[in-house]
This record gives sequence, C-alpha cells and structure tokens, in this order.
Amino acid sequence: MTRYLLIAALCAATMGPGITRETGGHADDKDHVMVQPDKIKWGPAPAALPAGAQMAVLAGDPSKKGMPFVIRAKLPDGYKVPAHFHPSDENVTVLKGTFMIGRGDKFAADKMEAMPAGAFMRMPKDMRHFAAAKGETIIQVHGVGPFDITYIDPTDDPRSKGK
Ligand SMILES: [Cu+2]
Repeated sequence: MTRYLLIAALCAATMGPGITRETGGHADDKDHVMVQPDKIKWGPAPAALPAGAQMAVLAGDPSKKGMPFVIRAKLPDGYKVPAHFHPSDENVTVLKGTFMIGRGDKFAADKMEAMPAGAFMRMPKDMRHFAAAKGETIIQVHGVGPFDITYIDPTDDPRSKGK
C-alpha cells in the first residue's frame, strides 16, 4: 500500500510541471485567439476590393507594417478580382467553394486554375495575378502587413471609381 502511494506521489511530481505549463502562466495569453465558425463577424471588404465581398480579420492587423495577420474573405459566385499584385506575400487557403486563380497582367478566364476547398497557394509579393470565385467561396489569407492591392490597370481600381 505504501509503495503504491509512493508511486502515485512520484507520478504527480513528474506530471506536475507539464500540466502547469499547459494550463497557464504564459505571458502571451492576451494574444490567444479562438474563433468558432459561426461567430465570425463579417463586414464589407475594404474599398480596394470590388464590391460584393465580405471580410473578417481573425488575428493581427493587415494594415500595420510588420504585423502578422489572418483574414477571411467571403466571395459571391462569379466574383472577379482584376489583375493586381501585393507589396507582401499573399498566402491563401481555400475553405469553401472554388477559388479560380491566374497569373499575368490581364484577366483571362481560360488561363485560370481551379483551387478547391483545402487548396493552398502563395503569391509572392509583386507577382501579377487575378482571381474569381465559383460558387460562394471563402478563403483565408495570412501574411505580414501591410497588405495592400495595386491594380495593373488603374481603371480597375474600385477606389478610382467616381473620382
Ligand atoms: Cu491577390
């Protein structure tokens, strides 16, 4: 009986620190993020994107230089983004629908590749590309800010409309 107690005590002693580490004590608890899929707060995407898309920032801030970010975009069926590039790498994970993506300076439907849910791609900074959605499509984009978009043809820029 005494022996069993001793073993139990030893087990508790060796497991103790591990459990403590897992349950708390980290200084960065404030950075912890958990988002349930039905709790995502969607809002209209920034004016830099063609109208119709919705966006949610899950972590970080895509507008801040050097700040890692994770965002999601919900695109309606048939949504199109004309040829553009970004000042930082764009990492895209497709979560729903089919994200159509093409490389080059000009939107061309016949040059696009279908990226279904589960697909991942990285567009290195400055790489010219264009995109579209087949069916309602949700993508997750992560990278390091600032995340901006420059259209090859300035008249494609929704921000230039009405000026
Ligand atoms: Cu892009």
